[in-house]
Amino acid sequence: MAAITAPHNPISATDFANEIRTELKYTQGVTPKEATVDDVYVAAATAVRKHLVDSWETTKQDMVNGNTKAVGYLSAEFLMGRQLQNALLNAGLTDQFDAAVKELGYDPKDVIDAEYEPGLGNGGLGRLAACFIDSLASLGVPAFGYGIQYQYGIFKQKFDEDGKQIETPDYWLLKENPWGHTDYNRQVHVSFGGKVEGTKWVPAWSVRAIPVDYMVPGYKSGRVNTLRLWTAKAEDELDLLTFNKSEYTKAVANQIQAETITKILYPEDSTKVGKQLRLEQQYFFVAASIQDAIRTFYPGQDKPDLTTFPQKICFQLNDTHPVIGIAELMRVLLDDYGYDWDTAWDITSHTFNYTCHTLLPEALEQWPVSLISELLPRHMQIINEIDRRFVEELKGLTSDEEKIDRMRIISTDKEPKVRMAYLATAAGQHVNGVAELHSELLKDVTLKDFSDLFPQKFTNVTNGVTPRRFVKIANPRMSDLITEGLGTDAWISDLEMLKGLVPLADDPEFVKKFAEVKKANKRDFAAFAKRKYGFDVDPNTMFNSMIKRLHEYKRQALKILSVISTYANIKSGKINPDDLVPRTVFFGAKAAPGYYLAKQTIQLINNVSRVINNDPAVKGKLAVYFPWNYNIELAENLIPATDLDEQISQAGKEASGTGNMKFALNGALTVGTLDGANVEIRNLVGAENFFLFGMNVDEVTDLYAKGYDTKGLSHDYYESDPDLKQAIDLVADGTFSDGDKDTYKDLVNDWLTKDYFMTLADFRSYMDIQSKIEETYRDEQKWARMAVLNVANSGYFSSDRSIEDYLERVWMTGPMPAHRA
Ligand code: 475
Repeated sequence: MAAITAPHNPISATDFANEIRTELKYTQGVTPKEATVDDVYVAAATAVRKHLVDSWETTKQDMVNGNTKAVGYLSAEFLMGRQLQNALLNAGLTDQFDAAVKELGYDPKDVIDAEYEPGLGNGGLGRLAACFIDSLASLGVPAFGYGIQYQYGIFKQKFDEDGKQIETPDYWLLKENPWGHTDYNRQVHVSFGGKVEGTKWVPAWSVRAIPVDYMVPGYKSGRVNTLRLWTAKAEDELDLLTFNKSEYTKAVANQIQAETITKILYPEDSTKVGKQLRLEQQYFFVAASIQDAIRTFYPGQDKPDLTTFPQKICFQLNDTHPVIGIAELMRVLLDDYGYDWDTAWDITSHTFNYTCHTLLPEALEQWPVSLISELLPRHMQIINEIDRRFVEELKGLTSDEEKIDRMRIISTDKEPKVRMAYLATAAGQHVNGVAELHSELLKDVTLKDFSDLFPQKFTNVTNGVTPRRFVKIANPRMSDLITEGLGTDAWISDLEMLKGLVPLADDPEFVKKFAEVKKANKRDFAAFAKRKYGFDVDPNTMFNSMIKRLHEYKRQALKILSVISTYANIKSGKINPDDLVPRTVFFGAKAAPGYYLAKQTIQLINNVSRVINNDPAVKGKLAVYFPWNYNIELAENLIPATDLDEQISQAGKEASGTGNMKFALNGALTVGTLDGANVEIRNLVGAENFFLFGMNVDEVTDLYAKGYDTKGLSHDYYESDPDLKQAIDLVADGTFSDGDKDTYKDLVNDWLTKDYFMTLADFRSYMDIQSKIEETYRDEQKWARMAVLNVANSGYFSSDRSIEDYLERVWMTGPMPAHRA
């Protein structure tokens, strides 16, 4: 394990203030008097970056000169969140920053707030990549994150007067980005299209791939890794001949075509897209990254011995998006370096590993052969050969021809497609799911044929989250209390130490302090919600949150139907409002722009919120808020303030979840199904400290077998449960649409005729557990004790542990020896 360097930076606050002044003057050209808060933010960012440069340099050198295999984490998304606080923490400059900025006349909060959050990811998969590179650096593992510098990130979400989602572009680079260094001197070229003559690829066009480098500082590791995001530029920005003919638009056509590749992040999450531009993006960034890795590890060598490549670096494929990299590395080895097929295959198959993040069959990418042939004809030729040889190999392993056919990398239907997950599984050393249940289902269902024949490839690595961002920074009060309780802050890089809090769950003093922290966090959140959204949140109510992408399988519909039911029962007098635990329900969710039912659900939630929050009959008892544009900042503020977290997906659909881990680590209790990592959370925190409800995977499977979605069985649940019926009827009769009965008709119709994700079937069980939750919450001491035990037993969900599992089970590498100055 790498030695740990001093956590605290020896420079004084005054010196740091002077460094900020220097940046204001020499980098930005403003006097401290002229400077705005945006200037101070940029200056502070630039100053802190300089404190990381030496470690960055030595990390790079040690990586190239040493012999610890590096990890290349290939991901189409890195959802990083704001950088300043994290950089300060890891540079040991947090206190100096606070004092320095005050000295300059600013509130540190405002300076931190001046940073614009980059949205270069959709959700869980992209945020996981960000947590992983944080942990890789903190563990001292040599690693690169490789991805795309999109000019537009995930859309900004607003709601119109009807409560509908409106998407607006997220042009995040409109503000200065002091973290990314565009390195024009390290550009590479990526080619597309054209034809093959024999096996020689003659591309039709190419673009320049320019790296934008971000430092990834480790926490107390003395290491700083690199996140390298590629941006596309034309080979020739301007065609002067055309320009001189006054055809200005045509003259920049090249530029526009090239830059389109990295223009925008696809806002799809767990649904298929299949657009040519998406494949261009995927190929663009993996082709650039492979060239970059070769150049990095064989500097200045014309004819490197690439048979050692798998000892230098292994590539982790974050879902199927970078899988075309397998064909690309084969092409590079065969065509650019002249290796024979077997040698090239040996290198390639020892370089890649694949992580699957889904169980929804529609989310497993399949590219039409026709499309790949057009965009990457040589790669298609190579994939054909991989497929042919794979079939030969399979014939040696089984005589089941149907199975072989099912396993083909290229499907044999009328419009053949390349199944990217199969290509990755066939070519990679390891395939992993992201939680125990998910990995089991991958083996037993999604990739069953493969696990039958190649069982040794399959493994599990349960996801994790970084305790730096999501505990230490997001929840300073609780962090201080933990440090006080444990007598050390070493838990921040060794999260299993939280176990030391278990005995404190029986110390009434500690539990009381813990409850006070939660209350203070709730007051903070109420102030934040007022400032940012104008909401009047009552911090003396239970905070109940559901924040995640809007997707039918996650079942925001179940939550909102339960809220409607409670509301209706208060109105009808069936429930005495004084018997209710006063509750504030928070939703945060973006829907893919083309996902119709998800968008209807958003509209419904907004209108339920409008009706309930304006009804004096439930005032002080029930409120619903839907802050728009859910992002990491909102998560960082809401999670520490939450009492009850909703993880209510249909069993067998949520691969893991990572929000669930963040909540448990911040002392929220979970109401959840036996899905994804919920299963492991419940096992670790104890069944008595987790609110379980709903069908399990086997029960779901049985209910499908009975024809739930095909025979309209949901209707029976509707008819037989008066609460459910009443709630759905209110949606249908216009209560939440100013009397209009059509607004939600497709949503209602789906519930009553199909309900693929079995919201109605789980409704009763969900309502019942909510009663139990209320009963528990009334006993403040008991609730707080359960919350302490959730924190104490969730250390396993550190992404440091996930990375250690990857090192041992997948990458077969480890930290670099500590640097000696
Ligand atoms: C799972 N994103 C969570 C998380 O493992 C899991 C898909 C296609 C295109 C772009 N983005 C996606 C995902 O599939 C995704 O975020 N999956 C999520 O990965 C990390 O915790 O259960 O749904």
